[in-house]
Amino acid sequence: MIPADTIDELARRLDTAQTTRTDTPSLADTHEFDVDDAYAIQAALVALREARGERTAGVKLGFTSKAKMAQMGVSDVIVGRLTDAMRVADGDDVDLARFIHPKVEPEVAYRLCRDVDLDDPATDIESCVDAVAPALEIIDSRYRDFRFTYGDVVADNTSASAYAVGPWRPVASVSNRAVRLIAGGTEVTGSTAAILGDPVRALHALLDMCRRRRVPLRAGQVVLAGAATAAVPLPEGVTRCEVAGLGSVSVRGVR
Ligand code: OOG
Ligand code: MG
Repeated sequence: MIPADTIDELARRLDTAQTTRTDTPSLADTHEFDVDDAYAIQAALVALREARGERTAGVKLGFTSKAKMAQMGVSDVIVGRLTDAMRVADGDDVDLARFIHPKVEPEVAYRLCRDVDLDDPATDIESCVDAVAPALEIIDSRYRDFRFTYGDVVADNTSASAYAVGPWRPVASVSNRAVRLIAGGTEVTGSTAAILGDPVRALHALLDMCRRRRVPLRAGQVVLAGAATAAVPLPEGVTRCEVAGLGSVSVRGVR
């Protein structure tokens, strides 16, 4: 474990990178730290945002698809936290000046309808979810050129930056649904099967991660299950994610 003041210093460095929209070199260039340290930095980073009045709005999984693992050169699922300041309403403008080098990815979101007891081994995570929706996640690594180690990206709250959720529907299976991301002139297609074989598995992976990392899961929170395709740069103009049979969600990049 690295000392508490180093955890604090690295959290501040990432926080400043975000608030000033200035990228920072990989923490691993100058510091040796393990995954537990990385989650401690993440918790300290989110605490800085909460000290400014932001409130936890949900959680996200990362690297639940092979496309994302290959794109970023990592091979294990990660968990991050979403705050209310990251939320963009469906169809709303999003100011590109908020970010360093934003990318967007098509996702599936679940809504928690009850608090999840992380300490009860019998917890049934699927029964804690009441709705599902198409979602867009905007990721904006605080690291130069999106180059990071596994520990770096965990510390940087898994590149979490903004997200939009489409209309909620009562929860049902969303396995094997076609996914389409239209981001300006770029179109990417995929399937919800890319998300751990079936997005519902992301809920089980989430429970496991939140138990290990002591990330609370509360009624009303949004869960992002992870990208179904590789991420693409967030362009000016409309970006839309369509999930077959589930609907669509969009944001509009503006300058
Ligand atoms: C990390 C975030 C990964 C996902 O859906 O896989 C992620 C990154 O690629 O910068 O959000
Ligand atoms: Mg994502």
